[in-house]
Amino acid sequence: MARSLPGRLLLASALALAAAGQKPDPYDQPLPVPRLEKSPVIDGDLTEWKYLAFTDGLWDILRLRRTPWYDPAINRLTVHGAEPPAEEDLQARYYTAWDEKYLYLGAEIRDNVNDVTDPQHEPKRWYYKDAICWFIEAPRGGAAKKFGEGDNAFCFVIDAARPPYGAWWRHGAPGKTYVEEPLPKTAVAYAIRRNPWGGGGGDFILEARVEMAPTLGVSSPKWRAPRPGDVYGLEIVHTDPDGGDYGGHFLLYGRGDDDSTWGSMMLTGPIQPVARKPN
Ligand SMILES: [Ca+2]
Ligand SMILES: [Ca+2]
Ligand SMILES: [Ca+2]
Repeated sequence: MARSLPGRLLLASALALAAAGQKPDPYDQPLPVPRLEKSPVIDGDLTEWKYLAFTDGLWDILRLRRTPWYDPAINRLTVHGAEPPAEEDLQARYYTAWDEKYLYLGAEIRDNVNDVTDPQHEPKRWYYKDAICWFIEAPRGGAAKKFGEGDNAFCFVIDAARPPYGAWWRHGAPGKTYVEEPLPKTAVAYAIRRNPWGGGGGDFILEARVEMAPTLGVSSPKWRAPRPGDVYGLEIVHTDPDGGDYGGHFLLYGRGDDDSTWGSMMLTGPIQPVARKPN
């Protein structure tokens, strides 16, 4: 069968990558992330852009178990005595898109418990709270690193009070690893809507945008203004302690802090929403 245009584009990009000395996609499944033509309003409602973003639908632990990056020690849910069935402990849809200035990050989540308390709280300890992080390497480099130059995590703690550590930036920079700091206020906008469907207090919608130049551009001098065909690394980390300590984790497209385990996302042009037919 002939390859579709996006398929040909991805193949061409994979060949270009190899030529540019970038790490190969560890799962051979590059993720096409579309450009938005109209800026979303960051208000906790994804309707205006979610069908124009990259998403691969609904994730639960049963689906995660079938992925190539699944590791039961890391991808896990916890029990505290009164859990719903495992597939209802955490159900998630993630959305990712971009334009000339921003990355757009969204999630629609059904979760049994909202837990943002941490007995050993430190601002950088998002992973002991309900939180979603997009791990982005830009541009995707050649060497395996753990939060070195070009590696970034944009993390959102699911606390509607939006504390100072609520939008966090873990990143590398030339000669530095694991820099931990809040996302610069001028570089981020985000909204959290709790219980958006009236089904439970753990459910939420997250809508965020992160300006690339003051984040990705600080992390790597090799970053340049985005254009279609650029390839970044991507992993999504969603932590779900639900009352315990370290707690549950969903990891998508990667196996942790080593950026050579992260999937590759390719910036593409805009897409059309899924068509629905009258008959
Ligand atoms: Ca919106
Ligand atoms: Ca949960
Ligand atoms: Ca939770």
